[in-house]
Amino acid sequence: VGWPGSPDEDLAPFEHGGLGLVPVRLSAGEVADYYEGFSNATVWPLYHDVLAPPEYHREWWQSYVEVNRRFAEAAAAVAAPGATVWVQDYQLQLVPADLRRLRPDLRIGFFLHIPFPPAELFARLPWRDRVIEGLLGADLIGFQTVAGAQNFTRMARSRLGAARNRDLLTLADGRVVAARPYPIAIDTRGFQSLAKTPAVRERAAQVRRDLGDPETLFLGVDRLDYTKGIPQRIRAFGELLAEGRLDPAKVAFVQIATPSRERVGEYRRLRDEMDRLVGRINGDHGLIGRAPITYLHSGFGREEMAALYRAADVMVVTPLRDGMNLVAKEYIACRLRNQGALVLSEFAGAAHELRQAYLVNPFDIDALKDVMTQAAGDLPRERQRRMRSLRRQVFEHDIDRWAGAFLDDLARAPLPSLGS
Ligand code: ADQ
Repeated sequence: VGWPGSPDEDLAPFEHGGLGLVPVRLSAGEVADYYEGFSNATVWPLYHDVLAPPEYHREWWQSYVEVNRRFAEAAAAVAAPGATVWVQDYQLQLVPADLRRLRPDLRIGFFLHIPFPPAELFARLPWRDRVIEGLLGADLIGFQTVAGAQNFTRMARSRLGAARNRDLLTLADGRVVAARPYPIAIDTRGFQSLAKTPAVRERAAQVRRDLGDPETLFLGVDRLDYTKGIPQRIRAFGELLAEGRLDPAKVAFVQIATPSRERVGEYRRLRDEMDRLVGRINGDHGLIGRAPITYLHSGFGREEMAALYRAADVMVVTPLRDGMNLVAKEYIACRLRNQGALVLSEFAGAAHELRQAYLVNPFDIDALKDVMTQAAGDLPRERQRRMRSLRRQVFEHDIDRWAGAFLDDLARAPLPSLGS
């Protein structure tokens, strides 16, 4: 059950790849108020540590309430008796409770892909209690990190008086809801197999040739989003060139930044900032036929992504706040011989699992510069030691294990506490 992605589209349910799809219609006004407004200009910045100022508008909230109810109705209409329904992400936080009212027979899970913020930030939301009540309609609520789950259970207790026993909340009507971390993962083997194909190997070599065979190729791949810390890493790279710590004749930085949510003001501002920053660094340090930064807006297929991951010596992942960050895990999956280095922000959910990455505070540009040069210059033995451990983690914890763990727990709801 989902929105097809363009406004005012009336689509009948259809099958795709053996899966039944049920489109939910959104009007152009709802895309503006519910999606770009409340979801992406209120909840997104509020849940990402207020990196941009969230806007609070009552008409956006009204639209969020209405659209969430529509999704709940659509799910209620197609779910078999006693079915399991798994609701995904911050755009649908009211669906669990709406759905339970309509269909008390269902088993309902919810997974939040972005951080759940600390109380002092969440408490600003004018509709904070309604959101908590909405989520508590689920039997099991999954978060990316332990901190996210704890922020939520504390909030549920202090705002709504739910009785809390570790990761379990007992509501006034006696119903028990579990709130736990399930760090999301990737199809690790799928990415590795792709990276092994001759076509991807050849394409990776071609990318390096096209860039003039640099000694060190740095790579960043993100949605163009102010949470991803893209200007920070590019500024750090520019300063390393200016100070002579990196030689523009020997290094290259490829930054892929796919534009998203372009009708939200903060995203347009970021795009302009990046254009200026990249233009200045390339203007200051470029040579004829050789710009230090290759900055691309295009979206790529999985094969091209795997080729870029294979080609890069240093992957630079520096979000100021991120629920998890899959790009970091995808890069690791594609490093077939334990080569390469991952620079990773402490503020990505992934940092909790990927302890052997080159961890950094991306707000500290000097630290970022040091860690980027360290990752590029460390002995191969040290880089391999780290990569081996990172690969063990992403191969043991893959997407099947993630989905299996969540759905197994949901099938056993109400759950016993996990203990301390
Ligand atoms: P995102 O904020 O979108 O996801 P991320 O986890 O990095 O961030 O996922 C991006 C995905 O898009 C990756 O699979 C990547 O390969 C792909 N991608 C990025 N740029 C691309 C391009 N130019 N072409 C093709 N593919 C591209 C949200 C949360 C994250 C959380 C995920 C999953 O913000 O923190 O990890 O959901 O829960």
